[in-house]
Amino acid sequence: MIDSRRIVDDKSSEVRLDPSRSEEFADEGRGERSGVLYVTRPSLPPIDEFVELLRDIWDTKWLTNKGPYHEQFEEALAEYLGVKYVSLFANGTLALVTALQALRITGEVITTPYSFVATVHALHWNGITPVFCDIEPDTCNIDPEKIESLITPKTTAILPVHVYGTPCNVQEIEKIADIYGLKVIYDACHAFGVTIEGETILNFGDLSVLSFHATKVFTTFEGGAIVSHDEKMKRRIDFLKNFGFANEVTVVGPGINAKMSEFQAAIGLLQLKYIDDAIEKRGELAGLYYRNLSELEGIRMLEEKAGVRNNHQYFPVFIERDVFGRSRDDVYNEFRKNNIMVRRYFYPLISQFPTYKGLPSAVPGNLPVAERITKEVLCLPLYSELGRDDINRICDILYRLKR
Ligand code: T4K
Repeated sequence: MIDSRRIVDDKSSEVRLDPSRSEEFADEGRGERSGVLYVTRPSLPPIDEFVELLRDIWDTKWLTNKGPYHEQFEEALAEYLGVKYVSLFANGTLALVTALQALRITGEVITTPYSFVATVHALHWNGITPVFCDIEPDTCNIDPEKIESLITPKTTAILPVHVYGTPCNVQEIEKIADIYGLKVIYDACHAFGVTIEGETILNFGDLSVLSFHATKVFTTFEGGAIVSHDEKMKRRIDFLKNFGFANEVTVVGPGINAKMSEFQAAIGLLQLKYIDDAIEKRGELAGLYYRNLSELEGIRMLEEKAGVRNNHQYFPVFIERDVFGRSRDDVYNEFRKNNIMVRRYFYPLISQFPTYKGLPSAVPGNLPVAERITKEVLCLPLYSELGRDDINRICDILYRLKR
């Protein structure tokens, strides 16, 4: 049997572990059973149900390019999310790159340094200059009060991220965008199923982008989508993700190959059956963290906002060194010693990576809130199959570490 956790070294043809992943795979993939806890684990449907769909794909031999599962999933997903149009993608990064193309964004785009690096790479791949804006301490999202001073004649759009699924201040962002005639593309890769007062967060802005990566609340292994609000835009996005083909002989623009396969669409269709349960279970476990940690001084948690249906994509805590008596990295190392693979999402800031470091808006001191939060954050394990006893153990470790 092929061990997919090993890679082939081209030069020696030897099979070896990717050293950057060896710690993760140290338990040889046995996961929870061997006592290792990960920051997240995918929720998967019963395998038999997927095998049934696989047989169907084998029979029809229709593997990609708008196959029957793709069409069914696209429709079912739009209905589930409560949006007008969904365009399915191979992953969230290609969806972001394409969203910027679809809106013909150029020049400068105001965005956040506190996200997964793909947010800003999508700008770079489009030849757009990112302009980093500081974040709000309570949501970790772009701070609307700091956007206006960054607008120049070259600014064409704002690219905010609903970090950890917490909604951005969409009303304020919309006001600024309207005044200055800017487009808004939300990176909603963490925000599957998030609603405010019953309305999906995905209906704000010109476009929203989702990720269905293995680490996401809703996964199709790899996958993503763009949510759009009018038919013409949906058509343009669909051309762009398929090389620009409008029909067999007409290429309407410089498209890319970013299509979702039938395998991804089939699992997505199945996942829709189970997603509400998975989110509910995550919510219960998040509630246990809140109850356990509410008295622990120096550990800040995100506040649950009234009227918001959270999807509990991640469970970040912020370690206030002066009060807790330990640095975040100290706590990170202690957890790792205990086989608890906590993660520092998001550290370092995107503005600190070599590609972006030289930008004027990346200068240290320019993003004080983000620079503080990135040194405090630690994402604790959260996924639907995590045990309540695991959470109690994680919280006990935190209590033990407090000085
Ligand atoms: N925008 C935002 C705001 C994003 O967060 C992301 C992706 C994107 C855009 C781009 O979307 P995609 O193009 O990825 O669709 C992960 C993911 O690769 C990435 O999708 C995600 N954000 C980011 C926040 O996290 P890593 O390198 O931290 O993941 P990895 O492989 O270390 O996995 C973390 C843990 O998850 C593992 O310790 C165990 C568990 N895991 C992971 C995988 C891949 C599993 O149990 N099974 C798996 O198959 O980047």
